[in-house]
Amino acid sequence: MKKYIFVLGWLAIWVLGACAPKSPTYKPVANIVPMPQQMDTSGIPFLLTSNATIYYTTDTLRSSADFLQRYISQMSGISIVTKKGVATEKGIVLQLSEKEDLPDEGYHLRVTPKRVVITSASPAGVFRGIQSVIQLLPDTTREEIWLAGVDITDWPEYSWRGMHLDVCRHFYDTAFVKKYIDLLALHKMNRFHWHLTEDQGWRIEIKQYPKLTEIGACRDETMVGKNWDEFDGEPHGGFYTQQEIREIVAYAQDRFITIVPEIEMPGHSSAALAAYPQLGCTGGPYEVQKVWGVFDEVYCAGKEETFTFLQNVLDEVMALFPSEYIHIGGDECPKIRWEECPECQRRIKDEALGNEQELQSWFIKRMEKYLNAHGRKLIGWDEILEGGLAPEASVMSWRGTEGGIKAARMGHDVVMSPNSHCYFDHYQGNPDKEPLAIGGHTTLKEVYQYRPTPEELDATEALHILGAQGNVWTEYIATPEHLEYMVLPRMCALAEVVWTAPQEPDFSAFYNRLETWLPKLKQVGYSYRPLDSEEK
Ligand code: TNX
Repeated sequence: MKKYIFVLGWLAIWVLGACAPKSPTYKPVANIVPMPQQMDTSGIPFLLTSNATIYYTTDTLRSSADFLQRYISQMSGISIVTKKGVATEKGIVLQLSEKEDLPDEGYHLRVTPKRVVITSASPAGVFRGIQSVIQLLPDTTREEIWLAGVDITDWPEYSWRGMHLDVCRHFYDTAFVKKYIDLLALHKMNRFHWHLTEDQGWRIEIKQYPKLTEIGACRDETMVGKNWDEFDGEPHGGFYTQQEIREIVAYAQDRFITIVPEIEMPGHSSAALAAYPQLGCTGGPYEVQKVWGVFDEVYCAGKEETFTFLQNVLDEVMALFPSEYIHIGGDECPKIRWEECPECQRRIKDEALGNEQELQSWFIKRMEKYLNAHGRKLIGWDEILEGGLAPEASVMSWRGTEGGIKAARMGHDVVMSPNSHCYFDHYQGNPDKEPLAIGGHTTLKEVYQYRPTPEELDATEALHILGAQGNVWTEYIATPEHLEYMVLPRMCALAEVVWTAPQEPDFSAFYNRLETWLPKLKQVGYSYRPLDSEEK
């Protein structure tokens, strides 16, 4: 009997010993960007090895499970399996729960020695939670990974957390556009504003108007640096087929990112006019522009043909992009041609308009009616306020914040994108030491300190501020590496501004978190401007 008890005792010690949590071989840190709303880091870490499984409870979470699996393998070299169903073994659990009452895209993430559990009321929320798990991974490959023992309750402050990309001044191929969308996803951004048409290139295939891409997608050469009379002699072109666009839209949908396409009108339209000169006031000829700037040649607002053309283009755009919002540009439209054009002048008379500003407003209102009749909403740059804002339009405020403030006071929705804080084509350090940029000067710290809701607004007006967006105009950005350099790490700061919106922004704490996060971005293939300790 005694011997029996002795053997049992040893057995018990052995079993308990094997089950006792192993201690971490390194101290995992929980440096997440954007910073979660609530986070307790005092828990015990989870050991992730190739024995772990990602469990997802419904089919709607399957692509998210695969997404996480790919990142774990890419970042740490560990391959784990995904499985539909309730967790039976050690693993990561993705689950939906109707009990969750967090704002849209909110989620809970709990890491314990046995499980990593992400719970949300929606698949989008689970996906946002996955980004936090990815940020807990180390920046080098390892055989075992310790995920910090966090308990997170998180949700976004703003519903529009956007990044823009100008693919017209310089074309970026589909592989890069997807990489850019992934970068947004990693930072819990949810809007990709795709600037598809410009003076210097038309980048979207339109079946009814093949010349838009046959002629409008390529310019003969490009000005060199800031010399308006020196050219590189190299043609520059590129466009996306409708098939490619469908693929990219689906790619973004899998990441719970809405693509907002922009089709510029009435200005910034030289490339379209080069293809279809009858749409301009003078009838042309026009050329796809080789220099940067604002051009006098714009769509004729008098001819009916202009509207037939734009509506047909928008029909194809709406068929490709499910986004509720369609961006129609509206910025920087000189009125000189309209002043001299008999058809535009007749339109002003027939519609009892006061001047060319009101003609622009009439133009935008007409396009808004068309979009609304198709169940979509119009958004445009803040110039659409001039001459009277279309009744349902939303405004993207870029020339500072005044346009946004005015629109919000009038009861219109607003996305803030002021060139004082959100222009990532501007210099981010001393221009003498930085690659050539368009101008401006916006440091990482300035972006971090930006607050999208202007203090001037009262609580009701403030509800119209949907969020903010970073704009990346590419006149002086010709390669993916340079583009990433301009965007990172300023986009990380903006992501925190729109997701966390900390009450008292602590730049140095943010900077410290970036020190952990940026090498991880490098591990998955992004380049960035190194942190500058003098800015801390
Ligand atoms: C203004 S922002 C523009 C763009 C330029 C940008 C350069 C806006 C609506 N229009 O066409 O690329 O400045 O920063």
